[in-house]
Amino acid sequence: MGLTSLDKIIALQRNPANTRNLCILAHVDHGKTTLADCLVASNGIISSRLAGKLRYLDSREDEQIRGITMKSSAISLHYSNGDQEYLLNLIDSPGHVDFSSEVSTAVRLCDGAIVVVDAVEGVCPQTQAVLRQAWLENIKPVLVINKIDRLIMELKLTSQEAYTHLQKILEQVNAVTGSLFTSKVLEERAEKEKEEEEKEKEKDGDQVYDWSTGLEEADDSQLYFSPDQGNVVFASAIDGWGFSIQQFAQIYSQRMGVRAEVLLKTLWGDFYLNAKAKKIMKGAQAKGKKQLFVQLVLDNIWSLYDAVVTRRDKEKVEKVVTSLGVKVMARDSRHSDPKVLLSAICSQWLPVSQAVLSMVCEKLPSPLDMAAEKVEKLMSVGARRFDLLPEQTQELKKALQKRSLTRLYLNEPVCLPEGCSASDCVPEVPYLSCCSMESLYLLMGRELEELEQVPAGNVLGIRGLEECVLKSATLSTSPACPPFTPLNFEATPIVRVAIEPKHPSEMPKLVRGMRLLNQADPCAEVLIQETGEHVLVTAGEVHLQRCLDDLRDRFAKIEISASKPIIPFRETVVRPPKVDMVNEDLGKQQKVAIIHQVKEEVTQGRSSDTLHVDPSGLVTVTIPNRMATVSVRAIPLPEEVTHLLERSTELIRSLEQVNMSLREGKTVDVSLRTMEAIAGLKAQLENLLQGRKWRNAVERIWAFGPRRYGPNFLLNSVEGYQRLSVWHCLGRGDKAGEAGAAVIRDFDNSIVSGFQLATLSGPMCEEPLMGVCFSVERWDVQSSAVPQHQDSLEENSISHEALANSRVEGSTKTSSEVEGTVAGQSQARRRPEAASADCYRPVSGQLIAAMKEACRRAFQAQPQRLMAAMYTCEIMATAEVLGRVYGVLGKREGRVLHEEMKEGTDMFIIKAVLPVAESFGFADEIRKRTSGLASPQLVFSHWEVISSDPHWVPTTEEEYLHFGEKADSANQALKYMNAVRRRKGLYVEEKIVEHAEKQRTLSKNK
Ligand SMILES: Nc1nc2c(ncn2[C@@H]2O[C@H](COP(=O)(O)OP(=O)(O)OP(=O)(O)O)[C@@H](O)[C@H]2O)c(=O)[nH]1
Ligand SMILES: [Mg+2]
Repeated sequence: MGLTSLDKIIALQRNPANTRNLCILAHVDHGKTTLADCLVASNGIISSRLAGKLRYLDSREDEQIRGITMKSSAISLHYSNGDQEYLLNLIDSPGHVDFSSEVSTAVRLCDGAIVVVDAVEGVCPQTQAVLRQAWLENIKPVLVINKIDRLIMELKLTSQEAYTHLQKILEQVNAVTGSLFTSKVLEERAEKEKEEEEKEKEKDGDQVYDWSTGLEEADDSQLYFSPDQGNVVFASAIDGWGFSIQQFAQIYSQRMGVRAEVLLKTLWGDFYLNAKAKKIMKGAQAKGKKQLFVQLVLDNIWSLYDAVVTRRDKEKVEKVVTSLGVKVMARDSRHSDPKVLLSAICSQWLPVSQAVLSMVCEKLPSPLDMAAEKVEKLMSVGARRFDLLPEQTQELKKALQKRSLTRLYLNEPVCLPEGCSASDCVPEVPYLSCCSMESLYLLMGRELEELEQVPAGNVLGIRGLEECVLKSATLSTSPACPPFTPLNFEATPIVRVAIEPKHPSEMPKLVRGMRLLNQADPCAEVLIQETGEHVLVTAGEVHLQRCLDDLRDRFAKIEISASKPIIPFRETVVRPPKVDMVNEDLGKQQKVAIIHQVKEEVTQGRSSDTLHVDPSGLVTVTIPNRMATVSVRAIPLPEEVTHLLERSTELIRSLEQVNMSLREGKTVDVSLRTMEAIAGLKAQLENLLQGRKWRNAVERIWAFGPRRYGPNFLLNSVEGYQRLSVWHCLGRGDKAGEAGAAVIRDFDNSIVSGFQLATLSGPMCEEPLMGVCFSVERWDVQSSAVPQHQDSLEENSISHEALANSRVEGSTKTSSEVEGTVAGQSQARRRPEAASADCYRPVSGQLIAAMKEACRRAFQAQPQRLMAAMYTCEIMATAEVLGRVYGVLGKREGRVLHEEMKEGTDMFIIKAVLPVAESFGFADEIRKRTSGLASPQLVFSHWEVISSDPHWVPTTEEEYLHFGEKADSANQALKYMNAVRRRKGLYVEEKIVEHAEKQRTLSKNK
């Protein structure tokens, strides 16, 4: 086929009804780029002989070397379907989990997607992930079952077995779609019910209860993949063939004289041909007959492979060639590799590009058909409700639907047009700026074509946005257009490295380069730590490598060196263990030992008159000038609560925002759904925090931390302090009634800040805390104790009487009142210039420090543990290499969750968890040890408590016996902790030389 000219593409761009924006999605290595090659070859951009080998859209060097796609790339193709000409803006996406953010971007740009599934491997974790992403973005998928040749050549299935196998794969894919659909319908149903309930309440009329789930009426006929619907293609991209059953229906309707529609309905399914009666009958399986699909479709392909590849039967091949009416060049038929001949025949007989592209044109929507639901979803950011958006913005919805969006593709670090200014924007948008575009581009795989203009409804590249765009942006001519909802990312950035230039003088270049990388990569994060280090956070090892290469070759263009990956940990406390390290029952011993330890520290460290630890773990800290005391106890949170809090981070953040706005007296337009979700979270917490210890706890939550939304909380157990709860936004209606009882005491903020600081970095190795509740049991701000240290008095010059007024128990004094008294009294004192503000500040500052100290000590008074970040991995391996996979997993502290055999193959699927700290080089090691037969994909899953105690020393007699006095057997937690401490430059308690004398004599004797 001849090369499509640029003019033709430009002309086609003007007809959005015949434009299709689509992406190819799949699990890693299922053949996306190979399929894209075939489609690209149909436009004459690459030769069809090279299609599948070139992987044209993998244009980066590292992509070619590794053989995986790392960046999405886009290309515009032309296709004539019948008498219509179509423009296809195709995006090939990566399948490796590390790059799933690229998939999110691609999905956002498109209206439809080709989901590719490997016929042998079937539905894999990423297949599920991409189906979910497509669903969440409301884009329509079609299915390509690829690599059918592997069923013939590798698994050596018969055509009948292959049919059953394909049926199973379709079932698996449809099961995923089905569950997405069901959950959506049920959700909608619940929402509707709620609305109706409210209406009912108003009306109070006759009640008719409707108990149907809503699933019965919901229309799902267009939802599932089925060959007779025309949304499934069977293909082998590498051999260049593919077909939908429409094609075969047409071929056979002429040959057999059956109507094409009848064949279309019966070619897939349990139908067989009754040759005698010349009828198509149902019930092939029961009667032991061959299904139509097997007889008319698969058998032909099987016999072709048999003749060409297996038996190399020249005569038969010639017969087939003439009967199919294809032309084969002499050099192809004489080629030593039979696959060349095979693909020459197949790609003419059943060209995959034709099958796939006509399905795309017929089944995927044009940009004009964008669903109203999708536009609303895009425009209502976060907790906002669409119907609360300004009118001007709502009007844009119609415009968007009618004219459709022009999508940008920010692949390269390449606005608002002129004539508008940020000041006349309607909604409150935090980051709004004006910019002008320099040039527009058509994306053609490896090349860019500069264009004068691009009509709406197309995918294009823009240059000149690097100053205004960070990762993603919404460009609009109208300032009323709200920023679109952020992308759904599946991957969490977790691997961090510190980066520095080889030559220190090149620092500015590195900083600029990192800024560009941050702009261009949707998932990578770049930050400067408090230590001054430049840190890059990526989703995984492969992503890290790509970011470093990008930085070196494209963005900074300097030599850089990267540190070893910095592995994050969390610190937590647990309930005292019941047995010791040799599984002996402990009784109260351990508890006593811990308290003993804390006491020791106290006497060694700070003077104990400002710090008191009681045997139950309650820590009381008095601030240096004796004005205030806090008593704090650390309590481990139940595991489910920690998980819940971690999952609900976004929600807690919204809760915090709502509370903040309420405190500032602003009104908030939060969607009903968010409020419901907050109430749901509260109810779940109440449900999980049962028992005497947690009585009324949820109501008493004071703050979450660190950063106000972390997985720890501060509990108000101060007697007589009825603080406003964090949930008060839920009961906004009866605020007036509450206000009398609930107040916020002075210096409340200091307590919260102290708690935030303590949870941000714990005492073990200054890593954030997780799953800890700090309960404040006493809190006095008073004047009773006369300061003994003169210096502290001088430093602070505080009027005790003044503070006495702020002694609390329900005090509602405003700070100005307090300050007034202070000012009046301090004039008579030694330092009259000490202004009112002066005496306020030291207390709040000291209180923050005291609170932080109290939390840290309280934390230390409990059994402490480290928490490690865990990856989950699914490894597919054949039986021969299974043992080696287990070996590598075991060596790296991995834990196998389950193992099952994939039906119809000799593959095992192993699901395991593995600490992130042990994961570096894991994929490589597995690949090497199994000679490339198994390759795992690691996805961050959760945090897990490491069971060993890093501070453990033998205490009981049995432990001494078992571990010896030194107890220096490997303590994983201690190793991790010391590694972090060493990296951070903290004190590491480690004996480098033990029994020094003995060692010296030994070396002398040598
Ligand atoms: N047997 C067979 N192999 C195929 C077929 N299609 C692709 N492959 C092979 O599968 C491997 C992966 O193909 P790619 O096209 O790079 O897969 P991908 O989905 O783009 O992979 P990522 O982009 O890394 O996710 C290559 O070695 C291809 O040669 C096919 O139809 N049959
Ligand atoms: Mg690829």
